[in-house]
Amino acid sequence: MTGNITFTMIKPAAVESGYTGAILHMITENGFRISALKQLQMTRKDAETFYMVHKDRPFYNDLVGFMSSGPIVAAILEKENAVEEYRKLIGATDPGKALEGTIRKLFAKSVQQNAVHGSDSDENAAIEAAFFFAERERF
Ligand code: FUP
Repeated sequence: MTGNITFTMIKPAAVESGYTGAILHMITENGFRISALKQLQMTRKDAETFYMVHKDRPFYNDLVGFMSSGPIVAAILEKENAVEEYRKLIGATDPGKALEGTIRKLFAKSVQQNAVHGSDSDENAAIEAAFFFAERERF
């Protein structure tokens, strides 16, 4: 059975560029319900923990620095088959390879500054949602 939530972040460069409203609009226009939402700045330690799976990759240090460099917008999104549906909407990790009309094609600057995060499995969606939101912030 597939889950019905995914977790997303609008990354610092996209927030800084003023794309928050346009990205949230695309999300709701594509049938996702926003069940939790907030803007915050991650500490370096938050970003290290969030991206722990990538700790041995050469880009880890830069990625952690970037993701804690300014405010992000975190959200939990609800839709049937949310993880897969949202990954279709955001497009490939590398915006150069993302399809026309996807969020990354429209708003990403580079592989690192690729506008948004989207969970890659139901299990990670649950872990990531719980990392950012208390039960009383989820509706
Ligand atoms: P995605 O699931 O599409 O966000 O992509 P990955 O899990 O492969 O990568 C997680 C994040 O690592 C990306 F959003 C950006 C960063 N990254 C880099 O900075 N450089 C790379 O070469 C690959 C990924």
